[in-house]
Amino acid sequence: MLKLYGFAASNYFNMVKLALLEKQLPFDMIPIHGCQNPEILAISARGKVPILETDKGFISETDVILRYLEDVYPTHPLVPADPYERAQVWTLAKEIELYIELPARSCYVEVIFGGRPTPEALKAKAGRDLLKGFAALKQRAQFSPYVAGTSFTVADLYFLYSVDLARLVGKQLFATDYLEDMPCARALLARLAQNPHVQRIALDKDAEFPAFLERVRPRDRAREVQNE
Ligand SMILES: N[C@@H](CCC(=O)N[C@@H](CS)C(=O)NCC(=O)O)C(=O)O
Repeated sequence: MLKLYGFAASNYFNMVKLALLEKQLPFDMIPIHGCQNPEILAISARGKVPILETDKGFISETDVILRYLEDVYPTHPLVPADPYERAQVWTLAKEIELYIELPARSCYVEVIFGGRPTPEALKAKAGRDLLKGFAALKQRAQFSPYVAGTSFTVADLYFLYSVDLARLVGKQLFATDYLEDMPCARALLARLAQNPHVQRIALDKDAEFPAFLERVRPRDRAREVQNE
């Protein structure tokens, strides 16, 4: 049986969890947090989650896990069969990860965890990068109704679990709704919110979030003290 390591408040964990649910693959969840503990580093070199345990060993990095799942379990595919179309889908997923999720992430301590204010230079860079990231999404995505066309794909996983957080960053730090002129993107978020698997993941996340905040807030304060 596949085992998925991570925690319910992690957006990357939830991308893989939704993929497993949509592909109707049975799996066990092993609750762990990303960190630098030796036992985590032994199965994920950078100490990040999610991690997938297979009968052959461990796989880390969300996109690599998703590619593995498609290779080994092609039923209920989340990428197109045609290599060119598949490349388009992965490009969308990658652009959302690199140019939306990652810049937004640099502001999560302030916006999501309620911690220290984002350093000004970092905030300014995140603001510039997010504008370009959403412009790229607007140019490339189809929203007909899914991000890459008529089928639900891995691009929707990245969209669903990145854009919500980036939007919070935009609203709170830059008084901007990045989806204001993208009604089809907003409609897709509303459509995905009706998916029972997405609803189950949201419930799990909401249940875990308070404990997760308790866990990260003291660490954030410790980092502040270190930097003082
Ligand atoms: N590039 C990684 C990112 C995963 C990631 O950032 N995971 C976070 C939780 S959402 C984590 O494990 N953070 C712990 C750390 O950075 O030490 C992936 O695609 O899986």
